[in-house]
Amino acid sequence: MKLYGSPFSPYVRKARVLLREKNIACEFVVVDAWAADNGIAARNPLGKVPVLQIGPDNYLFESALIVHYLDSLDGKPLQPKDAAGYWQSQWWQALGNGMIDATVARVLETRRPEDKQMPEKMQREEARIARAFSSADHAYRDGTFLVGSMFSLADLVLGVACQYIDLRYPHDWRAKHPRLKRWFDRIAGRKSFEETLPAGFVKPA
Ligand SMILES: N[C@@H](CCC(=O)N[C@@H](CS)C(=O)NCC(=O)O)C(=O)O
Repeated sequence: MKLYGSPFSPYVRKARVLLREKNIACEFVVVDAWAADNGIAARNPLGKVPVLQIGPDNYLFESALIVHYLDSLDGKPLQPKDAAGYWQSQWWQALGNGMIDATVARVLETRRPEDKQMPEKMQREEARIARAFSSADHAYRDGTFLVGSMFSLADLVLGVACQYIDLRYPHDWRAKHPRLKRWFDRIAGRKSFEETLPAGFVKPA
């Protein structure tokens, strides 16, 4: 198996953390997601990373699908077994994925020429992220993990989202949400997170 992507992409990182969690061997092929000649469009018509090669001419794209696929490989899915827990985990994943999308949208806006940037677009994404943090804080029940008593895709996706926010939209969400900070510190301390940190990233205290 080969995973194509950038070490900075949060979509790619979800797959990388999951591969480490499950000790699944997979070659990581680093590509610049924005380079025109990166060869990704031949593997994913949408031209985005991550792309997971699962056969000689067989590629999966869309991070949620790749995560779903990888999670199914070892017969030990990182999903709560009971229906209520399963759907709670899906809720957390939807929240985390939305936070990632909002942060990426904000970052892309900041990279446009200054005279073309739309402050209202950035504020809209920032408000989305702030609401998501509040909602997470409200839903979190103070456990070691977000759902039940095991590390699940809920922790993985929200953890990657929070760390991507620290990387690309650093602001003090911890001061407003100290309980979430305590949960996040445990998740970010896992080997799978530590070993997939983008180079040069310094974790905030
Ligand atoms: N919904 C996609 C989003 C993937 C995505 O936007 N990847 C970015 C890198 S962070 C990319 O490849 N962008 C290149 C482009 O839009 O041309 C997923 O979850 O995989």
